[in-house]
Amino acid sequence: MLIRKPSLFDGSAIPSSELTPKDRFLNRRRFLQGATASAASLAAAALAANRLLNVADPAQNVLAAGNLDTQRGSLTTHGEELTSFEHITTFNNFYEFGPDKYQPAKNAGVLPTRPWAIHVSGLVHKPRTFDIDALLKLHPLEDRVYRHRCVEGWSMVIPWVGYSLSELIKQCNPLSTAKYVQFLSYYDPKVTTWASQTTLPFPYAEGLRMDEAMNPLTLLTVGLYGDVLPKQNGAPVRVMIPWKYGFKSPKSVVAIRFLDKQPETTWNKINPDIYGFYSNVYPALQHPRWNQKMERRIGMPFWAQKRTSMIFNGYSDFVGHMYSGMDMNRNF
Ligand SMILES: Nc1nc2c(c(=O)[nH]1)N[C@H]1C(S)=C(S)[C@@H](COP(=O)(O)O)O[C@H]1N2
Ligand SMILES: [Mo]
Repeated sequence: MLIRKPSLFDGSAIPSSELTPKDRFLNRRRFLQGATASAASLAAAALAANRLLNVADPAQNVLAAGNLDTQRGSLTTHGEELTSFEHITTFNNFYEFGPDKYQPAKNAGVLPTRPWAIHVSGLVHKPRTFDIDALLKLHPLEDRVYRHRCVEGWSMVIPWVGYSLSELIKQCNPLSTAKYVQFLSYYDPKVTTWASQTTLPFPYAEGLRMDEAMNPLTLLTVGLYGDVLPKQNGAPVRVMIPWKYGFKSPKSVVAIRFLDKQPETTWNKINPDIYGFYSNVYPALQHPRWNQKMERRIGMPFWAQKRTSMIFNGYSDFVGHMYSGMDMNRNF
């Protein structure tokens, strides 16, 4: 059996064709698809997929803002085909807007994304509030392609826009006693009415150890395909942690707390035996329900969907050192 090198990840020059504004991404993709199938059969397939997902107009909740001014990030995966904008924005987990994958694209339109702020509190020199428009200007925005692996066994390759969360944390001035960071997502029972269809506790809470939060790969994410985040993907700001299962990446973040103890997190709270605090992609450790050794790449033709999952989702060169000496089978 062929053993693939775990990481296609380096800081070297990326062909400019790989990271471009959304229009060019899309054109390039159409061009690539055109090489293997006719436009008509592709359109038919897309329509069928949309019907399957029960999505009337997948683009309906995309914010109508202009393209973001981005630069190419050096911390980016390359060499893998990007998942289409359509798939990324119609196959979502966002339980505040319904338990089914097609629901966030239909329901998240009611999420108010302006005004918006992130409130910073806990073990910091001074509690602070960052307005979203200030956050957008706090640091140059980068295009970064990351693999996205859900514990349910599917994966995507997504061109996010943002900058390292560490840039924001530096501005927050945490105390030396701050060992963990907790994130809280937007929750208003009058708006996120679908939340009551699940047994999850809200607001959605996630957390990281300080070194994980400061790792340059941890992305404060404000965009997708060169444009602002669609609401179903966690507008206007979320955190992406590409070496962990998708549920560790909270959407529509409104609060950040610095703590001296491991924070409570949503999935860990409801089932700590399955959803550990770390939840690093660790294919050797089997979830009772979903296969972690293999994954299915969303949007690929069926014969090309199956892949071998990689430890730390392929990012071990960048994050492995943080867990050396830790038993991953215990600290899952
Ligand atoms: N607030 C909030 N954040 C969330 C979720 C959620 O339900 N609510 N779902 C998580 C899960 S399980 C996954 S796989 C990813 C999905 O992100 P995507 O829809 O952008 O692919 O978001 C994560 N962040
Ligand atoms: Mo997930």
